[in-house]
Amino acid sequence: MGVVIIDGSTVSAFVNDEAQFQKSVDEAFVALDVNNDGVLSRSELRRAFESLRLIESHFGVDVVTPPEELTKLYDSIFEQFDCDHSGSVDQREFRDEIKNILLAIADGLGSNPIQMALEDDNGFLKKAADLEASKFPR
Ligand SMILES: [Ca+2]
Repeated sequence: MGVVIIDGSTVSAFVNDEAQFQKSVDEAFVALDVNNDGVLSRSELRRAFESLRLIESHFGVDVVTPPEELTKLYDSIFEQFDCDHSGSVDQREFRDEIKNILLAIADGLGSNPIQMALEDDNGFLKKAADLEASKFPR
């Protein structure tokens, strides 16, 4: 498990680096599309949020949230992603909404750096930190 220090500019730089951002998000999409039908179902998206660890940072869920509330939360997240209400999330919807979420995180962080413990090396925030580290070697 790694620890990274990020602030809003780390996250927004990642989102604004279009090639890098799109590659990361598309890789995540393919990995999450377990049945390879080209779209994310409700359960696939839920697994995405459980594994990408965006929930904790953006939606303020803590570990003691009751399961029924979590399900409600994941349902509302799904609706947010599924812009055209088709019942599934396509690659473009996924990319757009991840971008919105990361920009909201960037806004929330502002210039106050936070230290994050990351258990999952594929998290977007870790990728944002890696990108910054590669540009500004310390
Ligand atoms: Ca699928």
